[in-house]
Amino acid sequence: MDLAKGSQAPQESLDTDIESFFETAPPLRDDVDISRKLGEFIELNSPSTGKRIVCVTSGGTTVPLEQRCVRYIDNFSSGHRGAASTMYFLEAGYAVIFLHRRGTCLPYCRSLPEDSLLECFELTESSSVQVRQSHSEDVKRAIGYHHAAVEQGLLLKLPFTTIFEYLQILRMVATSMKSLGSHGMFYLAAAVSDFYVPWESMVEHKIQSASGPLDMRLAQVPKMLSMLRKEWDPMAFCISFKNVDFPFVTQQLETDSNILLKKADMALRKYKMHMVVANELLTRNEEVIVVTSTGRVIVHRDKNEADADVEKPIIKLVAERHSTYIQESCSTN
Ligand code: 9Z3
Repeated sequence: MDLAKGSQAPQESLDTDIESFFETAPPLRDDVDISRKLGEFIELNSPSTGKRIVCVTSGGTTVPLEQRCVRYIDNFSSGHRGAASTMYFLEAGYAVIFLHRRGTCLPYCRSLPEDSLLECFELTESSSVQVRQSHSEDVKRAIGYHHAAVEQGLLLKLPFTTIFEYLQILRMVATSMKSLGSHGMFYLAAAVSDFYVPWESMVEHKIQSASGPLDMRLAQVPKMLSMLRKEWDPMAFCISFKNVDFPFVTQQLETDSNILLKKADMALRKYKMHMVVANELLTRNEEVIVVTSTGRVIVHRDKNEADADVEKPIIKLVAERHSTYIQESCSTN
């Protein structure tokens, strides 16, 4: 910590860290294009049309170690949670800004094979391309739903790779959504790096291995959740995710010794989230615990249904709580 910062109050110090993060981050190449797309999308789905907009973040952010990046640190996330949640939000009548890591799961592609282009299509005798019979229903469904959502202006996909891109785009989305008031929502499922190498202290070229072992000091990524709530979009309904890599047992739910829940409660209070979804890496597709200021709810996937996932009941709960929040905000204004 430098001396100037040492004499600052914690909030001032956080604001300085955030400012310096954005000032020194490599600027987005396509910010004009993103800003135009956001403006059009938000106008098309403004509250006067009866719609609500949710920004779903999905996938992990990378931390480059060199400016001309050869190596990077990654945060694990397949993007399944964000992609599946996007489908259920669309089904529930939301317009969705899908801020996702390039190359991770996309909405409606769940039942397609990983290398879908090569697996799902084949060449005919006349060398044109056709869908293989074995995949035709899945492909039709994916293309049908996806094209409909995009063409009706209900789905805007914005990709990111690095922590620099992610936070800059998130800020653009949030400040653009400010005009929506309580009708806007942030569903922050992306796995966001906690540590990074500030751009100005990053070497330009590939770190040489000939110089022996590598010592590296990582700076802490300033917590942007409080900025989102305080400045970027104070009225939006916000859900963040808390991820741990140790098992939690739901029987222990009521004991305050449960570390995951302590962390979730802390996130709820410290960052003024409306809901925090606590999940454990191994069981994240089976059950989660949703923590709100009024209590905790365990949400399971329906085990009687073969293809059921946990995102369906999560989105049902989130959409209900968002409705209540909108009503309460309207009656107090
Ligand atoms: C999550 O906990 C997500 O639920 C998962 C979803 C990443 C586990 P998959 O993409 O997995 O379906 O494979 N996201 C973590 C969000 C996160 O990094 N939260 C920050 C934190 O915990 C606060 S925003 O500090």
